[in-house]
Amino acid sequence: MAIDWRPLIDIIRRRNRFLITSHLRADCDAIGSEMALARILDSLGKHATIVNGDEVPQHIQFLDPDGRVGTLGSTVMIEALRGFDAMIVVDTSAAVQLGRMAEVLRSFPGVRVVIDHHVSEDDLGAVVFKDDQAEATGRLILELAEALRVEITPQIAEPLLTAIATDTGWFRFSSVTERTFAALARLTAAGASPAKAFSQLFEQHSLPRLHLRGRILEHVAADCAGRMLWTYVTADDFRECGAQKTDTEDAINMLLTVRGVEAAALFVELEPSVTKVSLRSRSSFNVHEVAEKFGGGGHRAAAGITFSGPRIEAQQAILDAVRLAMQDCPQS
Ligand SMILES: [Mn+2]
Repeated sequence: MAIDWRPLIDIIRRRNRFLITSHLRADCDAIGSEMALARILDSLGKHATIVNGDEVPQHIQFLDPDGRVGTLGSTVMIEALRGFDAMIVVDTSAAVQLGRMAEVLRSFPGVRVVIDHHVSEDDLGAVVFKDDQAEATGRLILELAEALRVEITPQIAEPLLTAIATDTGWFRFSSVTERTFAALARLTAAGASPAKAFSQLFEQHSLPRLHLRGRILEHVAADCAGRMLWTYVTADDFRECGAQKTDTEDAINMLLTVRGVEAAALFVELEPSVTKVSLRSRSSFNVHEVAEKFGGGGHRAAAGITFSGPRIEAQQAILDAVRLAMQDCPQS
Protein backbone atom coordinates (compact mmCIF):
# COMPACT_ATOMS: atom_id res chain seq x y z
CA MET A 1 0.00 0.00 0.00
CA ALA A 2 1.28 3.44 -0.87
CA ILE A 3 2.46 5.54 2.05
CA ASP A 4 0.62 8.73 2.91
CA TRP A 5 3.53 11.17 3.06
CA ARG A 6 1.48 14.20 4.13
CA PRO A 7 2.37 13.96 7.86
CA LEU A 8 6.09 13.77 6.97
CA ILE A 9 5.84 16.66 4.50
CA ASP A 10 4.31 18.65 7.34
CA ILE A 11 7.11 17.64 9.73
CA ILE A 12 9.76 18.61 7.17
CA ARG A 13 8.19 21.95 6.24
CA ARG A 14 7.93 23.04 9.89
CA ARG A 15 11.49 22.16 10.87
CA ASN A 16 15.00 23.15 9.86
CA ARG A 17 17.64 20.91 11.35
CA PHE A 18 17.51 17.19 10.63
CA LEU A 19 19.64 14.36 11.98
CA ILE A 20 19.61 11.28 9.75
CA THR A 21 20.79 7.82 10.76
CA SER A 22 20.57 4.18 9.70
CA HIS A 23 21.67 0.70 10.71
CA LEU A 24 25.09 -0.67 11.61
CA ARG A 25 27.11 -2.43 8.90
CA ALA A 26 25.36 -0.16 6.44
CA ASP A 27 24.47 -1.40 2.98
CA CYS A 28 23.75 0.62 -0.14
CA ASP A 29 20.07 0.98 0.77
CA ALA A 30 21.07 2.53 4.10
CA ILE A 31 23.75 4.92 2.82
CA GLY A 32 21.98 5.60 -0.50
CA SER A 33 18.75 6.49 1.30
CA GLU A 34 20.61 8.69 3.79
CA MET A 35 22.55 10.56 1.09
CA ALA A 36 19.49 11.10 -1.09
CA LEU A 37 17.37 12.23 1.84
CA ALA A 38 20.07 14.68 2.95
CA ARG A 39 20.27 16.12 -0.59
CA ILE A 40 16.47 16.37 -0.76
CA LEU A 41 16.52 18.34 2.49
CA ASP A 42 19.41 20.48 1.13
CA SER A 43 17.33 21.38 -1.88
CA LEU A 44 14.53 22.53 0.43
CA GLY A 45 16.99 24.85 2.19
CA LYS A 46 17.12 22.68 5.31
CA HIS A 47 20.15 21.53 7.29
CA ALA A 48 20.75 17.79 7.19
CA THR A 49 23.43 15.90 9.10
CA ILE A 50 24.05 12.17 8.71
CA VAL A 51 25.55 10.22 11.61
CA ASN A 52 25.71 6.43 11.93
CA GLY A 53 26.78 4.14 14.74
CA ASP A 54 29.68 2.77 12.71
CA GLU A 55 31.73 3.64 9.64
CA VAL A 56 30.58 3.46 6.04
CA PRO A 57 31.94 0.11 4.78
CA GLN A 58 34.87 0.72 2.47
CA HIS A 59 33.31 -0.95 -0.59
CA ILE A 60 30.33 1.42 -0.61
CA GLN A 61 32.19 4.63 0.15
CA PHE A 62 31.62 5.65 -3.48
CA LEU A 63 28.13 6.67 -2.29
CA ASP A 64 29.68 9.22 0.04
CA PRO A 65 32.64 10.69 -1.85
CA ASP A 66 32.83 13.81 0.36
CA GLY A 67 32.62 12.01 3.69
CA ARG A 68 29.25 13.46 4.64
CA VAL A 69 28.28 10.44 6.73
CA GLY A 70 29.64 10.92 10.23
CA THR A 71 30.51 8.13 12.65
CA LEU A 72 29.44 8.50 16.25
CA GLY A 73 32.38 8.30 18.63
CA SER A 74 35.03 8.91 15.96
CA THR A 75 34.22 11.75 13.54
CA VAL A 76 31.25 13.04 15.58
CA MET A 77 30.98 13.20 19.36
CA ILE A 78 27.65 12.66 21.08
CA GLU A 79 27.82 16.19 22.61
CA ALA A 80 27.73 17.65 19.08
CA LEU A 81 24.35 16.06 18.37
CA ARG A 82 22.33 18.87 19.91
CA GLY A 83 19.96 21.39 18.46
CA PHE A 84 18.26 19.14 15.92
CA ASP A 85 14.52 19.52 15.35
CA ALA A 86 13.94 16.06 13.93
CA MET A 87 15.72 12.72 13.77
CA ILE A 88 15.02 10.45 10.81
CA VAL A 89 15.92 6.75 10.89
CA VAL A 90 16.03 5.04 7.48
CA ASP A 91 16.10 1.36 6.48
CA THR A 92 15.62 -0.12 9.96
CA SER A 93 13.06 -0.04 12.76
CA ALA A 94 15.17 -1.98 15.26
CA ALA A 95 16.94 -0.12 18.07
CA VAL A 96 19.67 -2.76 18.36
CA GLN A 97 20.67 -2.14 14.73
CA LEU A 98 21.43 1.51 15.44
CA GLY A 99 24.35 0.77 17.76
CA ARG A 100 25.25 3.82 19.81
CA MET A 101 22.85 5.98 17.77
CA ALA A 102 20.08 4.19 19.68
CA GLU A 103 21.10 6.20 22.77
CA VAL A 104 20.86 9.41 20.76
CA LEU A 105 17.42 8.40 19.52
CA ARG A 106 16.18 7.42 22.98
CA SER A 107 17.02 10.81 24.48
CA PHE A 108 16.17 12.82 21.35
CA PRO A 109 14.00 15.78 22.35
CA GLY A 110 12.54 16.54 18.90
CA VAL A 111 10.28 14.59 16.59
CA ARG A 112 11.43 11.10 15.56
CA VAL A 113 10.67 9.61 12.17
CA VAL A 114 11.22 6.14 10.73
CA ILE A 115 11.21 5.44 6.97
CA ASP A 116 11.59 1.71 6.42
CA HIS A 117 10.56 -1.48 4.61
CA HIS A 118 11.41 -4.14 7.21
CA VAL A 119 8.72 -6.21 8.91
CA SER A 120 10.45 -6.27 12.31
CA GLU A 121 9.70 -3.25 14.41
CA ASP A 122 10.58 -1.81 17.82
CA ASP A 123 8.66 1.02 19.40
CA LEU A 124 11.12 3.84 18.76
CA GLY A 125 8.66 6.55 19.78
CA ALA A 126 8.66 7.62 16.16
CA VAL A 127 6.20 8.59 13.46
CA VAL A 128 6.57 5.56 11.18
CA PHE A 129 6.41 5.63 7.37
CA LYS A 130 6.65 1.99 6.39
CA ASP A 131 5.81 -0.22 3.45
CA ASP A 132 6.94 -3.74 4.24
CA GLN A 133 6.10 -4.75 0.68
CA ALA A 134 8.61 -2.26 -0.69
CA GLU A 135 11.76 -3.76 -2.18
CA ALA A 136 13.99 -1.01 -0.79
CA THR A 137 13.90 2.07 1.39
CA GLY A 138 15.42 3.85 -1.60
CA ARG A 139 12.15 3.65 -3.50
CA LEU A 140 10.29 5.13 -0.53
CA ILE A 141 12.76 8.05 -0.45
CA LEU A 142 12.11 8.65 -4.16
CA GLU A 143 8.37 8.73 -3.52
CA LEU A 144 8.90 11.13 -0.62
CA ALA A 145 10.97 13.42 -2.87
CA GLU A 146 8.19 13.36 -5.46
CA ALA A 147 5.55 14.05 -2.81
CA LEU A 148 7.68 17.01 -1.69
CA ARG A 149 7.87 18.14 -5.35
CA VAL A 150 11.65 18.25 -5.13
CA GLU A 151 13.53 18.13 -8.44
CA ILE A 152 15.24 14.73 -8.73
CA THR A 153 18.82 15.69 -9.55
CA PRO A 154 21.45 13.13 -10.64
CA GLN A 155 22.92 13.49 -7.12
CA ILE A 156 19.61 12.32 -5.66
CA ALA A 157 18.85 9.73 -8.35
CA GLU A 158 22.20 7.92 -8.33
CA PRO A 159 22.28 6.77 -4.68
CA LEU A 160 18.61 5.77 -4.90
CA LEU A 161 19.17 3.64 -7.98
CA THR A 162 22.08 1.96 -6.18
CA ALA A 163 19.92 1.43 -3.09
CA ILE A 164 17.15 -0.26 -5.04
CA ALA A 165 19.56 -2.25 -7.20
CA THR A 166 21.36 -3.79 -4.23
CA ASP A 167 18.30 -4.56 -2.09
CA THR A 168 16.79 -6.40 -5.08
CA GLY A 169 19.99 -8.27 -6.03
CA TRP A 170 20.08 -6.27 -9.25
CA PHE A 171 16.31 -6.41 -9.85
CA ARG A 172 15.89 -10.15 -9.52
CA PHE A 173 14.38 -10.85 -6.08
CA SER A 174 10.70 -11.70 -5.64
CA SER A 175 10.25 -8.29 -4.01
CA VAL A 176 10.62 -6.74 -7.48
CA THR A 177 7.39 -5.43 -9.00
CA GLU A 178 6.42 -3.04 -11.76
CA ARG A 179 6.85 -0.28 -9.18
CA THR A 180 10.55 -1.16 -9.00
CA PHE A 181 10.96 -0.64 -12.73
CA ALA A 182 8.78 2.45 -12.74
CA ALA A 183 11.07 3.93 -10.08
CA LEU A 184 14.11 2.81 -12.07
CA ALA A 185 12.74 4.55 -15.16
CA ARG A 186 12.25 7.81 -13.27
CA LEU A 187 15.73 7.61 -11.70
CA THR A 188 17.35 6.88 -15.06
CA ALA A 189 15.47 9.78 -16.64
CA ALA A 190 16.78 11.97 -13.81
CA GLY A 191 20.37 11.11 -14.69
CA ALA A 192 21.24 7.92 -12.81
CA SER A 193 23.21 5.40 -14.86
CA PRO A 194 22.55 1.67 -14.41
CA ALA A 195 25.85 0.87 -16.18
CA LYS A 196 27.80 3.07 -13.76
CA ALA A 197 25.94 1.63 -10.77
CA PHE A 198 26.63 -1.93 -11.89
CA SER A 199 30.32 -1.24 -12.31
CA GLN A 200 30.56 0.45 -8.89
CA LEU A 201 28.73 -2.43 -7.22
CA PHE A 202 29.99 -5.55 -8.91
CA GLU A 203 33.21 -4.78 -10.75
CA GLN A 204 35.32 -3.26 -7.98
CA HIS A 205 35.86 -6.28 -5.75
CA SER A 206 39.19 -7.29 -4.29
CA LEU A 207 41.06 -10.51 -4.99
CA PRO A 208 40.77 -11.55 -1.29
CA ARG A 209 36.99 -11.30 -1.66
CA LEU A 210 37.14 -13.67 -4.63
CA HIS A 211 39.32 -16.07 -2.63
CA LEU A 212 36.82 -15.92 0.26
CA ARG A 213 34.08 -16.86 -2.20
CA GLY A 214 36.12 -19.97 -2.93
CA ARG A 215 36.05 -20.92 0.76
CA ILE A 216 32.34 -20.23 1.00
CA LEU A 217 31.64 -22.48 -2.00
CA GLU A 218 33.99 -25.19 -0.72
CA HIS A 219 32.04 -25.40 2.55
CA VAL A 220 28.58 -25.75 1.00
CA ALA A 221 26.53 -28.63 2.41
CA ALA A 222 23.03 -29.86 1.57
CA ASP A 223 20.29 -30.44 4.13
CA CYS A 224 16.54 -31.12 4.22
CA ALA A 225 16.86 -33.53 1.29
CA GLY A 226 18.44 -30.85 -0.86
CA ARG A 227 15.79 -28.23 -0.17
CA MET A 228 18.37 -26.24 1.77
CA LEU A 229 22.05 -25.45 1.24
CA TRP A 230 24.19 -23.92 3.92
CA THR A 231 27.77 -22.83 4.31
CA TYR A 232 30.09 -20.97 6.65
CA VAL A 233 33.10 -18.71 6.97
CA THR A 234 35.58 -18.99 9.84
CA ALA A 235 37.88 -16.36 11.31
CA ASP A 236 40.74 -18.34 9.76
CA ASP A 237 39.12 -18.04 6.33
CA PHE A 238 39.04 -14.26 6.66
CA ARG A 239 42.64 -14.15 7.87
CA GLU A 240 44.06 -16.57 5.31
CA CYS A 241 42.27 -14.90 2.40
CA GLY A 242 43.05 -11.41 3.70
CA ALA A 243 39.34 -10.67 3.34
CA GLN A 244 37.12 -8.18 5.16
CA LYS A 245 33.98 -9.04 7.12
CA THR A 246 31.94 -7.25 4.46
CA ASP A 247 33.33 -9.57 1.79
CA THR A 248 30.64 -12.17 2.59
CA GLU A 249 27.98 -9.79 1.28
CA ASP A 250 25.77 -11.30 -1.43
CA ALA A 251 27.68 -14.63 -1.33
CA ILE A 252 24.68 -16.48 0.08
CA ASN A 253 22.73 -15.87 -3.11
CA MET A 254 25.10 -18.20 -4.98
CA LEU A 255 23.57 -21.06 -3.00
CA LEU A 256 20.15 -20.34 -4.46
CA THR A 257 21.42 -21.05 -7.97
CA VAL A 258 21.19 -24.82 -7.42
CA ARG A 259 18.12 -26.64 -8.79
CA GLY A 260 15.56 -27.62 -6.16
CA VAL A 261 17.03 -25.40 -3.46
CA GLU A 262 14.42 -23.38 -1.58
CA ALA A 263 16.47 -21.89 1.22
CA ALA A 264 20.05 -21.04 2.08
CA ALA A 265 21.98 -20.19 5.22
CA LEU A 266 25.38 -18.59 5.73
CA PHE A 267 27.15 -18.68 9.11
CA VAL A 268 29.89 -16.12 9.57
CA GLU A 269 32.24 -16.27 12.55
CA LEU A 270 32.57 -12.59 13.45
CA GLU A 271 34.16 -13.32 16.82
CA PRO A 272 34.72 -16.58 18.71
CA SER A 273 31.31 -16.14 20.36
CA VAL A 274 29.47 -13.97 17.83
CA THR A 275 28.07 -15.54 14.68
CA LYS A 276 26.34 -13.60 11.96
CA VAL A 277 23.69 -15.69 10.25
CA SER A 278 22.09 -14.86 6.92
CA LEU A 279 19.02 -16.72 5.69
CA ARG A 280 17.46 -16.62 2.23
CA SER A 281 14.42 -18.24 0.65
CA ARG A 282 13.18 -18.43 -2.89
CA SER A 283 10.05 -20.47 -2.12
CA SER A 284 7.11 -20.06 0.24
CA PHE A 285 9.47 -21.03 3.07
CA ASN A 286 9.54 -18.10 5.49
CA VAL A 287 13.06 -17.44 6.83
CA HIS A 288 11.87 -14.45 8.85
CA GLU A 289 9.94 -16.82 11.12
CA VAL A 290 13.11 -18.79 11.80
CA ALA A 291 15.15 -15.62 12.41
CA GLU A 292 12.59 -14.29 14.86
CA LYS A 293 13.06 -17.35 17.11
CA PHE A 294 16.65 -16.22 17.63
CA GLY A 295 15.99 -12.52 18.03
CA GLY A 296 16.75 -11.78 14.39
CA GLY A 297 14.73 -9.94 11.80
CA GLY A 298 14.20 -9.20 8.15
CA HIS A 299 11.75 -10.33 5.51
CA ARG A 300 10.09 -13.56 4.39
CA ALA A 301 12.76 -14.06 1.71
CA ALA A 302 15.80 -12.58 3.48
CA ALA A 303 16.52 -12.50 7.18
CA GLY A 304 19.46 -12.22 9.54
CA ILE A 305 20.46 -13.16 13.06
CA THR A 306 23.33 -12.05 15.26
CA PHE A 307 23.82 -15.21 17.29
CA SER A 308 25.58 -14.94 20.65
CA GLY A 309 27.58 -18.12 20.58
CA PRO A 310 30.23 -20.01 18.62
CA ARG A 311 29.59 -20.75 14.95
CA ILE A 312 29.16 -24.50 15.54
CA GLU A 313 26.46 -23.80 18.13
CA ALA A 314 24.70 -21.37 15.81
CA GLN A 315 24.73 -23.96 13.03
CA GLN A 316 23.24 -26.66 15.23
CA ALA A 317 20.51 -24.49 16.69
CA ILE A 318 19.47 -22.71 13.52
CA LEU A 319 19.71 -25.69 11.18
CA ASP A 320 17.50 -27.62 13.64
CA ALA A 321 14.97 -24.80 13.52
CA VAL A 322 15.08 -24.74 9.72
CA ARG A 323 14.57 -28.53 9.53
CA LEU A 324 11.57 -28.28 11.84
CA ALA A 325 10.04 -25.41 9.88
CA MET A 326 10.72 -27.15 6.54
CA GLN A 327 8.66 -30.14 7.69
CA ASP A 328 5.63 -27.86 7.91
CA CYS A 329 6.34 -26.24 4.56
CA PRO A 330 5.17 -28.16 1.47
CA GLN A 331 7.91 -28.69 -1.09
CA SER A 332 7.62 -26.24 -3.95
MN1 LIG B 1 16.78 -2.01 2.78
